[in-house]
Amino acid sequence: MKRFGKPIYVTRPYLPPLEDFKRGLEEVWENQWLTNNGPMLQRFQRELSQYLGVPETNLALFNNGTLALELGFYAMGLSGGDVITTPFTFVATSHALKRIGANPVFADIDPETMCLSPEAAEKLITPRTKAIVPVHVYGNVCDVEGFERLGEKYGVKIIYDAAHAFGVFSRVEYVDRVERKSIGCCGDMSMFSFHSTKLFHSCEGGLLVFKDAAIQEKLFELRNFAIHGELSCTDVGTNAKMNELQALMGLECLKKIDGLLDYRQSVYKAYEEAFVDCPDVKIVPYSRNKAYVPVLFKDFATRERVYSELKEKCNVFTRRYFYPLLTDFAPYIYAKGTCPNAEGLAARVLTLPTYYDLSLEDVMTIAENVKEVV
Ligand code: T4K
Repeated sequence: MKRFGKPIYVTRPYLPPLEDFKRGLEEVWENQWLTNNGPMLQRFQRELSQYLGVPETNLALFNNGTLALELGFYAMGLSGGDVITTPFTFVATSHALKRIGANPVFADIDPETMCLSPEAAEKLITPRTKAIVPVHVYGNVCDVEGFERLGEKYGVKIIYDAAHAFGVFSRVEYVDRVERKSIGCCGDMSMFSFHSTKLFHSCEGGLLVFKDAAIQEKLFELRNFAIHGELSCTDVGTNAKMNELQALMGLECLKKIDGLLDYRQSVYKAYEEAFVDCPDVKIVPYSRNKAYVPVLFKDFATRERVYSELKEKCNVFTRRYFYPLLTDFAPYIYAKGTCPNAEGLAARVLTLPTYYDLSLEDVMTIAENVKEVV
C-alpha cells in the first residue's frame, strides 16, 4: 500500500486567490461595516438569487446551516408537532427539529438512493404530523414527486435539508425554451449549507430558499433576535446573522462554482473507472453534484478494515458519513432498530476524499489502496 507524505482528508475547502480576497477586504475596511445586514451580505444574496434563478424575496442567508434549519422549521410552525425525517444524515437535521420543540419521527431510506423513502414516510403520517424533512444526502436527489404528492394529500409541509446539494439543478422544458431549476425550489423550503467542508462555502453559512415570499420578513426578524429598532422585540429570535467576511468568501467562491462542480465530476469519474473491475467496492452513483464519493463494501468488518488501514498505513482520512445512525445516538435512541435499510447501509458505507485540488493521480492511488484491502 502506498503511504502519502502528507495527510489526505475527506475534503479540503477551496480558497479563492488571496489577491481577490484582499481586494474584497479593502472594501470591507472602507465600509467599516462588519455584520448586521451589510453591503457584502446583500450582494451575496443578490448573486445567489441570480445563480439559483430564485427571486431575492425567496432567499435568506444565515451564519450556518444548522441555525438556518432551526429558524426555518420554527418559522414554518413545526414546534410542538411530529416531523418525519431520515436517520441517515448528519445530526444537525434532527437536532434543529428537537431544538425548536418538534418531535423527530424516523422513517427508513430507499436502499438505492439512500434518501428518505416517501412510502416509508407515508406509513408514519398521523394527525400530529406537521412536516416531512427529507435530506438530499451526498447530493443524491430525493423522490421529490413522491414527497410533493404526500404534501398535497396530507397537507403537511415538505422541507428539504439540501445541505449537500448546492449546484444541483434540473432541466425544465417549455415549448419555446429550456430552463434550469435549482433543487432548492422543491417543496416548501430547502436549506443549503455553506460550511467549509462543502464544495461551495462561505467558511460557515446557510441559505434558505422558500416558496412563500411572505416568510422572508419573519426569517430576517428571527435571525436578528426578533428586535425592531431600539424599542420593540416581537418573538424569541436569536443571532443567526451572516457577517461580511463570510459573505465575501461566499462571493469569491461563487465566481468559481462552475469549475468546482466540473472538477468533482472528474474526481468521481476517476474513482468510478478505478473500481470498475472490483465488484467488492460498489460506488454509489446517485450524487448529482458529486459533493461526496460514497462507496459500499460487502459488510461492516470490511468497511472498518478499509477505514483503519487507509488511516494507519496510507495517511488517508476517509469518513464513515453517516455512521453511527442518528437512531444510535442518545437523543434519538428511542427509534433504534426502526430503520433496517439505513442500519444496513450505515454499516457498509465509506466516503472517499474529493476536493478541488485532489489530483487524479492521487485518486488512483487511493483507489488502489482500497482495492488492496478488500
Ligand atoms: N444537514 C446536513 C445533512 C449536514 O451534513 C450538515 C453539515 C448540516 C445539516 C449542518 O450544516 P452546517 O451547520 O454545518 O452548515 C462536517 C461539517 O462540520 C458539517 O458541516 C457537515 N454537515 C458534516 C457532514 O461534516 P465533521 O465533524 O465531519 O467535519 P471535520 O471538521 O471533521 O472536517 C472534515 C475534514 O475536512 C477534516 O478531516 C479536514 C477537512 N477540513 C475541515 C475544515 C473545517 C479542512 O481541511 N479544513 C477545514 O477548515 O463535520
